[in-house]
Amino acid sequence: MVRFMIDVFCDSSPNGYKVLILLEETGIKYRLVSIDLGSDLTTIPGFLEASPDGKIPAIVDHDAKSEGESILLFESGAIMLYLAEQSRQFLPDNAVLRIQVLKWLFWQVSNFGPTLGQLMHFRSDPESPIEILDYFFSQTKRLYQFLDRELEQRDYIAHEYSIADMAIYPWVAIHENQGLNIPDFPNLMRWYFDMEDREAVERAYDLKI
Ligand SMILES: N[C@@H](CCC(=O)N[C@@H](CS)C(=O)NCC(=O)O)C(=O)O
Repeated sequence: MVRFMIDVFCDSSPNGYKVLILLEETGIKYRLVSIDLGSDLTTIPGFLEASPDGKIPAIVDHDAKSEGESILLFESGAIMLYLAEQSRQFLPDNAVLRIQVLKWLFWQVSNFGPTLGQLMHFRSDPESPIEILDYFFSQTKRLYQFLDRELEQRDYIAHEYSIADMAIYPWVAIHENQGLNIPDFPNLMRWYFDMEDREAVERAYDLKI
């Protein structure tokens, strides 16, 4: 497989690690471009073309051309779907199984990630009103409890190991920043340690970003 070379614009945040885990799992060749989001983004060759709103992650696929142009993508969910489809890994062909993976991928990008992101944002500001902190903390706990219940029934979130697990893991990996205790969620904890032990996951987190 491994026909293509991808540029990945990334920093060491959960949305970036999702894509790095997938790249490490698939064996797709890639070049990591570390992004300091506080720097002058206009000086980073190719970044704002791939991600006009200046967010990471973003990719450029130099080999797959669309009307003669390289494929440029932002949004971690779209990137994961693209890479899974191109590599034909971690996303089942079977329509019934495939939609389960996509359901959890959409859940992660539209619900789990944004809720946890808001919680961490307000936790980092000492002036945040307690009502806002309580609201996002209770919503985060509810999402962890939901994952815990679901993972009581399956080894992985959508049966087979998939891009949905890879999308969820980097957010759970920073549970301490969310004020949560992983042993409070025993099924999630079992899944979390399984994920942590994967060689590709270790390689992604060992990258110098
Ligand atoms: N929905 C987007 C979120 C991307 C995102 O917010 N990335 C953060 C880092 S995790 C970022 O680039 N923040 C910089 C900014 O908002 O200016 C995705 O899933 O890719």
